[in-house]
Amino acid sequence: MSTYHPLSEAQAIEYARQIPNLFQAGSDLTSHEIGDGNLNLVFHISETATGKSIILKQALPYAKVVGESWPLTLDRARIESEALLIEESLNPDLVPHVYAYDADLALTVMEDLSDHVIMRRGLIERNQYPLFAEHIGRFLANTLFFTSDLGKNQQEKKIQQGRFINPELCKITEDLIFDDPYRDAETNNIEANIRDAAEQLWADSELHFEVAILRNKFLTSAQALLHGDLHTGSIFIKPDSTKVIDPEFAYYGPMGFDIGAVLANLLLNYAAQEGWSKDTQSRASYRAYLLQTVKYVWTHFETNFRTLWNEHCVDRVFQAPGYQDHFLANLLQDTVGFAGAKMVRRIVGLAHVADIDKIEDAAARERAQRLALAIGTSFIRTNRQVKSIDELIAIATQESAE
Ligand code: SR1
Ligand code: MG
Repeated sequence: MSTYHPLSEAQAIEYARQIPNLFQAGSDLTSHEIGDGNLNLVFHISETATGKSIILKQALPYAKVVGESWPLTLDRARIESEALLIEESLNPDLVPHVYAYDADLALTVMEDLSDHVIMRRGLIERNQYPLFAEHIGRFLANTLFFTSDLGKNQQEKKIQQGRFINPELCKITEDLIFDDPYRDAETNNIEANIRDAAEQLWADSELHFEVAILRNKFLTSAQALLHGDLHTGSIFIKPDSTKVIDPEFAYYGPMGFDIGAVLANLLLNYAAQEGWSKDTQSRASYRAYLLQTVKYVWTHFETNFRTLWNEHCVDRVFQAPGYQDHFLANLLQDTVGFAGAKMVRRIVGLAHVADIDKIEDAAARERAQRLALAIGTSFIRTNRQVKSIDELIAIATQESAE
């Protein structure tokens, strides 16, 4: 047993050497810290002779994005490794394999996915992933259904819920998504050019009413085990494979929060297109691809979820005629509302997205930010009226036409 300390690259090699049955004794190993997220150290360890490689992911006791002044529980490493194991049991092809978890060092040893790219980067490079919607729709349906009261014994669900009480990470979301963007908070990160748009957000009491409803759902609706941070930086991808990573924000929450996160991040890239291509036709065609993907993510999710419900629902009462339709209608509305909140936070809140922030042309970046805000606020405003995924697509199209 060792006491917690953040590993250096050299210490990561020593750690990897003592993992049984992995590397040859005394072989040459390389180590690189490759973490580019907001919170953790990520070491890529590779054996020169065989090319065999693994990832060591270690939680830091503070939020790396801000520094040591923002302490953060190491228990999130346990939550992440346990969530990965549950997700893998439900979707073996869609999650990296966890080899081991070390509670003392808050460290998870997992499959190296270096042959994939982070999806956010893939989208910025304007690649298309025709299997993504099917993969993520299936991931969402399996995970959300089988961890909810629809697909899991309800006493077992409550016990499982107890292992995913994640107050510190939930508080980050409660603040950064459901509070700070709607007031002049110190943590906000607002470019001077769009300050007027942020001030409009702060003054919009009708919007605040809708955000209050969404916030209350995030705080109280323990529908299913969520990933909790399912943006395109939490997805590794290549044309024939999708892997969901990083569920350290996992907790029992409203299903629409995860689905909305996926749609929001596709649409943030949609809003950013002017910054990534000068050719209007090519921009329009990539935007069409993104909108089609948004639609297919929902339709694959819905089809899979309905099939699971029809074949595996554990609750007699939930099989009442019409209840499935009622549930999915509400879920679509939650998805739209949460997608909107996720878009707004990435423009005025603390942590932004590279799709928009890395646009060099300031005028194009500003237009992307304003478009993302327009789509996001429109989703929040209208979420409780939306009846079909096509209406969501129509909102995005309409906002970009104006
Ligand atoms: C302080 S952490 C900031 C953001 O990074 C994570 O990926 C989550 O999205 C969180 O809100
Ligand atoms: Mg993350």
